[in-house]
Amino acid sequence: MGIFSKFKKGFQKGASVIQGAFDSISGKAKLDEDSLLDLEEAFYASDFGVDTTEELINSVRQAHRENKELRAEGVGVIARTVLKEILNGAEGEDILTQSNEKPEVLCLVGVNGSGKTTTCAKLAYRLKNHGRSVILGACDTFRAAATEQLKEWGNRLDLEIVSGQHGADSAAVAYDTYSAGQSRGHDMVLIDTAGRLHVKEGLMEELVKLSRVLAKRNKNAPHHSWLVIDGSTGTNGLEQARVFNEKFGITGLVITKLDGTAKGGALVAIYRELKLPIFYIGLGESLDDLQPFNINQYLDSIIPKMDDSAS
Ligand SMILES: Nc1nc2c(ncn2[C@@H]2O[C@H](COP(=O)(O)OP(=O)(O)OP(=O)(O)O)[C@@H](O)[C@H]2O)c(=O)[nH]1
Ligand SMILES: [Mg+2]
Repeated sequence: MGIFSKFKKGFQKGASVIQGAFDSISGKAKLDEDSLLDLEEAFYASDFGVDTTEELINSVRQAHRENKELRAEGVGVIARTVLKEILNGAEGEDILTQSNEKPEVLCLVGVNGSGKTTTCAKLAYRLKNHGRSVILGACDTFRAAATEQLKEWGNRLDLEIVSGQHGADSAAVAYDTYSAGQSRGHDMVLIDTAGRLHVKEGLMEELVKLSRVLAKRNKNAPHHSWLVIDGSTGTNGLEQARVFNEKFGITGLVITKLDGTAKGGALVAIYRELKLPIFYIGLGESLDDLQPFNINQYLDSIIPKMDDSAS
């Protein structure tokens, strides 16, 4: 399946709510208050958030005041323009094009179950397919079976992996992974960390320590600290992101589980608030279901392209 089809398929559920509102506009002779309310509700339901929804609806109202002939196609154009402006700068550079140092270190952090380990495997797969050598650091020494989970991915992808005993110091595992990565000439060190609630001070401190220990090996490490957010929880990810960023210094986001959720708009709310680049989005459980975030593809998937002349 091509990248665009994946985007479109992934966002199907979110897009269908918005599509319904656009269809209702299309089905009427003119844009009326009911249609505008339906549209507003669809934007809220998709979790674009209050500010973005208001901006979208106000822009549509304004355009309608100036042009009473405004129909679904025009509304789509306005929605895209407004969202594109908000998302300006949201596209993170593909990790494949970043290679300033060897090894480069990428840490994946986030709350429990957000998709860190799976994202780690998907990124390793992507890097490997592009000829970059990867070593994995199983730094989730906290949850029983976490190391096994990463090892399974490592075996499947035929990758080297460094791990520690259950309960071992995760910073020490990170340190060892860096050392192994450096001595064996790997391009990239991917560090999987334990899920932690942003409100748990002690666990957040552990991350700070992990980062500090890596910096002892290389003052620029970790080069990337990405927060993995479960997109299906909508704007709940916002508060997590704020705290992780404050404590740990996040350089970018991965937003997972955008397939099968009607909350695809949360991505806009999250970027609007945090202005942290979104590097990848997760659109499924398979290895190739991680896609670089692309604003145009996202907009094409979530805002229907209507053709009023056809109706
Ligand atoms: N549908 C879908 N499922 C995903 C996606 N990313 C991860 N998952 C699933 O989410 C579940 C949790 O993923 P993990 O990668 O184990 O999450 P984690 O953040 O490592 O979890 P902890 O280590 O327990 O904090 C798994 O069943 C994954 O297959 C995605 O983009 N889409
Ligand atoms: Mg995990």
